[in-house]
Amino acid sequence: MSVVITVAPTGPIASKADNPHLPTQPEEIAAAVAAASRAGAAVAHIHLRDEHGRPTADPGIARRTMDLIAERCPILIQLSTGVGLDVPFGPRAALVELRPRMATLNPCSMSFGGGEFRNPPAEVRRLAARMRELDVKPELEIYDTGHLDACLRLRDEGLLDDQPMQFSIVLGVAGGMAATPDNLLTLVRRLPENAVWQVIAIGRSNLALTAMGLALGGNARAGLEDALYVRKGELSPGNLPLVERAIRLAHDLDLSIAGPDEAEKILNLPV
Ligand code: KMH
Ligand code: ZN
Repeated sequence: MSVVITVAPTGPIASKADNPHLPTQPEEIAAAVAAASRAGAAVAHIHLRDEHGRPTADPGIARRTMDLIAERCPILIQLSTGVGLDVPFGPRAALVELRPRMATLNPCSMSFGGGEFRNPPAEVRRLAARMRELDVKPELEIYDTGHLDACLRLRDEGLLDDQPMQFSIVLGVAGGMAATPDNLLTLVRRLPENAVWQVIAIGRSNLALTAMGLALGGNARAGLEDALYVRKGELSPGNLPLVERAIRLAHDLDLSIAGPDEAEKILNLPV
């Protein structure tokens, strides 16, 4: 069986002050993604930053980053429409007009660390519908059990298709579910039968819950968005060690790694 490895090199929260190896500029992001692609990542989950390193939904920066990545490697690009807590929903949603192969869809508003992550129901429904029109496959970010129910309601309304639904089970955000094996199992058991999924475990339980996700039949995500450290007290010297670690885990579990072509089939991306 093959698993899809996603690299998440940047994220919305951390800065170079937290880890100097965090890629924030288009060239840096493209270089990190190309190295991850060479190591075996099939999908790149992309957040954009402005020249000061602040989260942005600037379509010019997004276009440039996507082009630089495409010049360097065949990885499948997934734009984050989460973007960052201070960026309004409108420009976040407009990123799908660039027609990445995939984009995230965050179904519910929530507290997020010390901030607020605003995903108003009417806007989420509009974004889901637009993604469907544009053939941009949503990755559904669920941070709590009710978020899964919200996604299932969108499916029942015909705003999401289930060919299959693709979920990220996000554990460890303050405001969402804690990063525990029990919470992971609870959600995995409730997913639709044909769902494709991965664990996003934030912070120190990243390794254990990524391993658990792989053992349970999920895909895996790795990168500085989710873990700034490779082990206690040791900052990761880039994204590559985290991606290589996830790939080692998969190999140790006797799983093969899907390249972009196989990942396209597993995720059933619209052509
Ligand atoms: N960093 C994740 C926990 C998204 O990209 O759409 C949340 C996130 C969602 O960044
Ligand atoms: Zn993200």
